[in-house]
Amino acid sequence: MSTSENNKLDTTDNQSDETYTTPRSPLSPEEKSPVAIEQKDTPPTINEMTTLMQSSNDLTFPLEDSWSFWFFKNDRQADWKDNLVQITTVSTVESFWSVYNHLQVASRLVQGCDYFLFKTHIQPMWEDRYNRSGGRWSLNLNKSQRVSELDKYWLYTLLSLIGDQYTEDAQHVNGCVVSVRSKGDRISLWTKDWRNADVTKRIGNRFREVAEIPRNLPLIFESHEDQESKRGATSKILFRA
Ligand code: MGP
Repeated sequence: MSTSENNKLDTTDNQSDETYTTPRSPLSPEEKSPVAIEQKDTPPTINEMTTLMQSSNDLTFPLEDSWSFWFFKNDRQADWKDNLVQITTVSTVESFWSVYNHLQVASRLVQGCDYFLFKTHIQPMWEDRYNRSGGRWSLNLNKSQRVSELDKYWLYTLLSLIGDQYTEDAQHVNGCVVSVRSKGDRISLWTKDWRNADVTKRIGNRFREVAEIPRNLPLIFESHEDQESKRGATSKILFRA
């Protein structure tokens, strides 16, 4: 069966298992544009190309929210905020993959650096009003997991956000961070209001599920308030998932 035939919607429900092909998610990196390009010997006319380009644009997959990628470069001489650079904003599945595919994978970042993906209207810092009462769910990985697992969990975390996997709690999820550190790497999911315990715990459980984090890897939750005031000490673990 050709790709264009696969992409057609079949409204009959009496297909046998052999003929039914599960449609691939538009979040899949392998998914190609569903626009069928007819093969012919003569080059397309300008009119045909214009029509094709317009229909290609119409067939992008818009995201529920628009998201901004940020990078934190490790320069100890500079103020923390000055090390934070906004890379770009994505609002379609295609633009997400085009940015993701151009970025260095997290496991190859210089130690001390971070990537952030946050809703575009939220700055990835404690000081932003959407983060002030918030906190973070963290997955801590040891150094031996950097090569084998960091990139996979980071990608799954990104997809859980852009793919709107937190359903009715999505409005409480602000963004995520991957921090590459000599003491061990960390992937965090930032939420809006840690005092809302039910929502916070539900997000933590969902995070484990959608990022496929096995039970033997602990997920811990800390508030940003505690992070800000800990001054070298360890902050309080408020919840576990
Ligand atoms: P970090 O990068 O979140 O954790 O914060 P790391 O490197 O694992 O270190 P640790 O302290 O958790 O062991 C490192 C430092 O960066 C903090 O102590 C702050 O000084 C600064 N910092 C981090 N964040 C997320 C912020 C922020 O949102 N705002 C400001 N002003 N400083 C921050």
